[in-house]
Amino acid sequence: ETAAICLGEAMIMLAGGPGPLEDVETFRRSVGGAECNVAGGLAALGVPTGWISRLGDDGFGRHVLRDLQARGVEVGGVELDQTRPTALYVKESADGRSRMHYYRTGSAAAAMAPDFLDRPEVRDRLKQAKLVHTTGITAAISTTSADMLERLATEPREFLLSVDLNWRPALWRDRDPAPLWRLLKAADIVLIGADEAEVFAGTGDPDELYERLGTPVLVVKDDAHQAMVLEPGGRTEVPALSVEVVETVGAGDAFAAGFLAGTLQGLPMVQRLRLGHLNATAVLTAPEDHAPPPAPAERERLLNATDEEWA
Ligand code: KDG
Repeated sequence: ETAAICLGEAMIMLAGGPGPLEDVETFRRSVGGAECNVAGGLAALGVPTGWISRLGDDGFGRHVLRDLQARGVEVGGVELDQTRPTALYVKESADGRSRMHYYRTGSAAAAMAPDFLDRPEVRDRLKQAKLVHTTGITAAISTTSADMLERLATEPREFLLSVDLNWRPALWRDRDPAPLWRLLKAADIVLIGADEAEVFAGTGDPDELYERLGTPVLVVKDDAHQAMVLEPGGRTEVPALSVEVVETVGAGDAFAAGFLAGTLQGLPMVQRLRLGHLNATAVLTAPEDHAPPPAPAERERLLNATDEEWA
């Protein structure tokens, strides 16, 4: 029984540096991909989770499957492609910041299309899920993948649909982001970073975003400062924990995993946001795109702390 399903592309991540790519000789391999990070994060918090996607029938694809399984993620809904490859992304660390370079055009996952949802392995898992999570990246990797999400979002569903904006201008280029707007508006839960919303929607103002999207639950994260939930019952705000940041990539996914795990576990809104922050902290203080959550005892202590103890 899987409570949560994450749908999107995984990539083999090659991290090199420090230094510009032209000078880097060796790379460290790990697994990236926003929805994959969220799946691993949910499983680490004890939520039975599946990841659904397509991978190349190649060594990289097999590594992704093995890695996710080792992290407790169910992967029976993954389809292997004999001809298209598993996507790659290279992380360049130079001048104190990270840049991503994608090698994903024509990938196995980009071939996802509306009929992918008809595969029995996919259909049955979606039917059982309490929550399905995806991101704007999956709408961006191809028009067929965007069409698949459109179908997912408009057909009758029993699950909660959660979408993280994950605005990636490099993947949209000259394409109209209208499908992404429609996806966000059709979701039950939307997660957005105030800074990316500024670029995508022209505003990072939570009230304005809430009005324009009309989604029941909107989470707006103001990076280092706080996260806010707007819902019909009102708003809840929780400040972020201050930490020594090592690398930020993946922190949004970790936050989503914490928030969504808290949602599925029926925690009060303040604790959902706290779990998001706690999970993000683990990734912010690690060089990888994902990291194990704080130990259960520490988690419990901070989830139940007073506001003064928290901040
Ligand atoms: O959120 C982290 C992701 O950005 C990273 O894992 C790579 O999925 C990725 C993407 O497409 O940017």
